[in-house]
Amino acid sequence: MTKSQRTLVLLKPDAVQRGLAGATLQRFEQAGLKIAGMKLMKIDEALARKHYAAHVSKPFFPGLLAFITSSPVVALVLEGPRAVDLARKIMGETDPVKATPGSIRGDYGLSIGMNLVHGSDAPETAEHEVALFFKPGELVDYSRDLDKWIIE
Ligand code: DAT
Ligand code: MG
Repeated sequence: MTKSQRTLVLLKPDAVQRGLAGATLQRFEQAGLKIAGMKLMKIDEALARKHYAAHVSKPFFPGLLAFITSSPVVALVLEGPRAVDLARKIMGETDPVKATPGSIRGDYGLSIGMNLVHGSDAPETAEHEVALFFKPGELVDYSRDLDKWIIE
């Protein structure tokens, strides 16, 4: 079986507020990604600053911080071969107007700042982000009977 990766996905405040947590999570599940961690949580400012540290100097940073801390998110660790790239593909491009139909952002989004989901952008980033949001004991290691029909 191909080596698995883990990636951090957030269903952002707009997804939870709009009642789209289920519909968005379903897309990752349907693609074959396995849930290794999941919790509803409010992101505080300290965590938001760490998570979005790469964007601290961007003009949209204050708005991004206010938005991501405004209401609960569903934090997920999703697992599977090439999970990082696959999750990004399912999400679509950052700007919902550029995201293709069939992607989460392409189907449900309108504003760049409220684009419903976050996904780690590289395996190294994923490792860092998973550790920011989850303690090792919160991640669950298990196998699925169906994996033999999903993972080569
Ligand atoms: P992504 O979430 O696709 O990895 P990113 O890392 O470049 O995109 O930016 C992080 C988030 O910041 C993004 O999901 C939404 C917000 N953002 C990015 N560019 C923006 C902009 N030009 N105006 C407002 N918000 C922006
Ligand atoms: Mg990013």
